[in-house]
Amino acid sequence: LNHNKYFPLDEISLLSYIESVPKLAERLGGNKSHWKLREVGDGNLNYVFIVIGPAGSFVVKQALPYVRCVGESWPLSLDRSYYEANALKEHGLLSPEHVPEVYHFDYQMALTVMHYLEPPHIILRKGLLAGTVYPLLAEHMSDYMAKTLFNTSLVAIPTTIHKSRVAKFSGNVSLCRLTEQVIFSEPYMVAPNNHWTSPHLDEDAKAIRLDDQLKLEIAGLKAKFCESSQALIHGDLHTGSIMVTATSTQVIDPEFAFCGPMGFDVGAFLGNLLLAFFSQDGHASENDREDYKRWILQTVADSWNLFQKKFLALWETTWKDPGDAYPATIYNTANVRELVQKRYISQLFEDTLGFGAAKMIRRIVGIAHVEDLESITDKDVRAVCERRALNVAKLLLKERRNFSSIEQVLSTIQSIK
Ligand code: ADP
Ligand code: SR1
Ligand code: MG
Ligand code: MG
Ligand code: MG
Repeated sequence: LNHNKYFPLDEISLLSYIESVPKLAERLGGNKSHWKLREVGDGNLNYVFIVIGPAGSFVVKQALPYVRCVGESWPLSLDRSYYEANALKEHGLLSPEHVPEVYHFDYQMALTVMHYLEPPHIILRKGLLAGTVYPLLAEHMSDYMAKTLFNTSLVAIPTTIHKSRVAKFSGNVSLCRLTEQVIFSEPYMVAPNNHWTSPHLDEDAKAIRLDDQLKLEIAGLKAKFCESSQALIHGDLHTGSIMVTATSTQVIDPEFAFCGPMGFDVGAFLGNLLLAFFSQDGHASENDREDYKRWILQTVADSWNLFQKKFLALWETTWKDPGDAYPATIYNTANVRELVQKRYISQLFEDTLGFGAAKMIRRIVGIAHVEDLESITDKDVRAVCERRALNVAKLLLKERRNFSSIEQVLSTIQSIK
């Protein structure tokens, strides 16, 4: 398979494309004169079209041969679409309630057609910016993360299945290398891509580049990101990759998926919730976000605590027929099982804090920032929010081994404020 026949679709050519795929045309009903479509992509990389017909609807996501938010000067493999479609399918089998269904995938066109998450679904980051409470968010995200991560790890599956999945996703090299560059390298060096609220954070950005302890820690995390194949991870699980309503939580955009460290996903989610937390003062009028800030922190705590509880509950059901990491004949007493579980969760917690912190730092001094902070128009106010987030992230990155509960992390955050 190749991309020789690839061309980027526009609102006209997409109609003809859909017409040429009977199952898609049937899903919409009527004919192309009845179909309404619009491009809604607001992410950094791809085109996304919403298509609505008299009988049904869907979303069409097409990769571009470059990084959309930068332009053609930064080429990026079209193959990412293949990994995204496959991750949606694999994670969708494990957590169908929280992953949109894939209706169609076209390798040559680097195009995926999936379920349209209709309004009132909105991107979680936008909901957090607006100060909306999502009472089921922690319950749903802990469910999604526990099921997808546990069930693609060697705790649950044999090395045969694991190695074939590692092989399948190991081709997602260009996306992994993008992450290596923009998360684990550029924020710690002088790089043309980097930017920050200037001049306010000039000294903060410089301090990062001069911090040997931080460099030591980020090197360890980069090595783990590159070397570990712990589970099939989403790879970009920030709050812009989650769509929500009061009752539904849906994870989209797994184009960075590969077999990597679980903490990279859990950390992305928690780290981005913390960015939302630190941005709240920039959106408050007369301290009216204090309750909301408490809700975000509670959601961080609940997400981690429920995740570890559900992960361990899944583990408990598989002792008789486990994956290859913990054979039943060796891990055959309550005592040894408790020992290995404790070790596993505590390592995962440490990784979560480290990766989460790295993801906070890159969003403040690296190439790609977040709307939570960018939309604070008063630069003095924004810089205060960003500096608080940076200082907490630096502390978590360096001291992550000294935290033994998420509550400890949250009290540290509150004491710094
Ligand atoms: P990118 O990889 O460029 O970040 P995303 O997959 O995040 O692209 O999609 C960009 C935007 O398109 C999302 O922020 C969301 O608003 C919209 N979108 C993507 N997938 C869906 C979907 N299945 N249903 C509804 N809207 C979607
Ligand atoms: C050029 S960096 C673009 C970023 O957007 C994606 O969603 C990933 O987070 C990536 O790091
Ligand atoms: Mg996205
Ligand atoms: Mg994406
Ligand atoms: Mg991130």
